[in-house]
Amino acid sequence: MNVKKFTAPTSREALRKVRETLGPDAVILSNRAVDGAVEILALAGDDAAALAPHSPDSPMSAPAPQLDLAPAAPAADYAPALVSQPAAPVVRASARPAPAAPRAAARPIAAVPIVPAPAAPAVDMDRISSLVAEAVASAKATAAAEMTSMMSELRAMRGMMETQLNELAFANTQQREPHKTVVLRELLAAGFSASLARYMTDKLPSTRDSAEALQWMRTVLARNINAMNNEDALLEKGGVFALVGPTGVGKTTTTAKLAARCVMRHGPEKLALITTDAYRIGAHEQLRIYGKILGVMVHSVKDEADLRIALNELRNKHTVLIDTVGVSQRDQMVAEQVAMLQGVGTDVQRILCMNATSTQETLSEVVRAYQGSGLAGAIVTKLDEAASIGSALDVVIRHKLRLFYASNGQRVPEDLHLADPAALVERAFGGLAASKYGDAELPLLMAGAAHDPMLREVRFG
Ligand SMILES: Nc1nc2c(ncn2[C@@H]2O[C@H](COP(=O)(O)OP(=O)(O)O)[C@@H](O)[C@H]2O)c(=O)[nH]1
Ligand SMILES: [Mg+2]
Repeated sequence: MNVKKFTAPTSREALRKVRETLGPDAVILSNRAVDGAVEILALAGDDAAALAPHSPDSPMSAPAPQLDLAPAAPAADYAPALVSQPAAPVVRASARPAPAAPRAAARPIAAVPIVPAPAAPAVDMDRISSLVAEAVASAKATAAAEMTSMMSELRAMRGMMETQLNELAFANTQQREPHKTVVLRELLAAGFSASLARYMTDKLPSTRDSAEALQWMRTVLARNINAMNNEDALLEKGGVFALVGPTGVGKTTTTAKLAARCVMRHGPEKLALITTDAYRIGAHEQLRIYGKILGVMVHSVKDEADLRIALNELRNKHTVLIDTVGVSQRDQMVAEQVAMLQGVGTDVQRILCMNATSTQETLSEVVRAYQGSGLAGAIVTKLDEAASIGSALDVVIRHKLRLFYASNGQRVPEDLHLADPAALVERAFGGLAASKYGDAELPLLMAGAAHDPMLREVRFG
């Protein structure tokens, strides 16, 4: 490598000398004024090529992007010389770090761009991009949080507006269609849900006569209670039935009542009783006493294997009634019990005992918990204790449960009756003070009544 120095009174002159000596490929390393003259340090093109990396596809072999950064001196004077071999030599020279020194020494004219950029700016770029990325990320997070809070505010506002509009709409209905109000008030007072009440009044035929509207309401309700209208379906056909439900709903009592009916029809030898309540002290004693009175054997099982054996032994019986241990619908054991009854190999038909004094929400929960692969039907118990039975009927209608019997007292076997939809509806509305809700409260009650997809199958025709 051979760096040569050229001195001349003007830059043009100095450059001419460079070209004459080193040829058109010469690379200018520095150009400065020294004692009134111009001094140029230059390198032969071949020497410069030897210094540069030779990868043809290196990004460094691209044309130099900014040749004309010369700050002070009239750039036009030097530019032609510098680009005597337009890009490549300049770029190749830029791969060489050493000549950086002269740059600081004097007025850097066009030589600036051919000096390699020091490492520092690259680091700065990294920092800048990381700072930018940080800023963007934090801006995004802030925007997302703001959006979430805005959305929840919007939702709250929409809810409020819907409630208000529902109230207004309902208040309007009250004035324009008073017969709808009468029906609503009756349904709500009887313990039916606001959603069922709303669904029914929406479908109310065009009549302005309140008595007619009420009659329609009762007919529709009765029609939608899926009751067993002939006991033969159960007692004649026989099979294996398990009474399930939460503690204290009346499973054992109802089992005894059903057992009595079976014995009355077929005699004691056609029936067998099983209790799964083998753990609680004295729990199966109650059923054993009923069994003794009726002359029926009572078998006690503690698990699925036991039940399987018992059912196998009793397969010749016309009817087998299983009294199960009461489990809260909120207990994980419900699922286990349902699985046990479904898994014994024999077709065990589950009958759900529903306490009529429970709320509609509780009863819905009970149905969902005990449903499993499907309930054979239900028995509503404690009708005698319930102030209103609309909630129980609501659940029966909503879940399309097959209603077998209704129990209205503790006496065995008298207080068990075939479910009669018309009688149940009559009982639901009988003797009620329909003024339980005043005109001013109805819009409020109805405002929150959502459309319930479960009610879609209520039949009106
Ligand atoms: N008033 C009334 N009490 C009932 C009825 N059915 C059951 N019971 C009573 O409710 C209590 C619990 O009944 P039981 O059969 O032991 O419930 P289990 O825990 O589900 O087996 C007992 O005192 C029964 O006499 C009913 O229809 N009406
Ligand atoms: Mg019991």
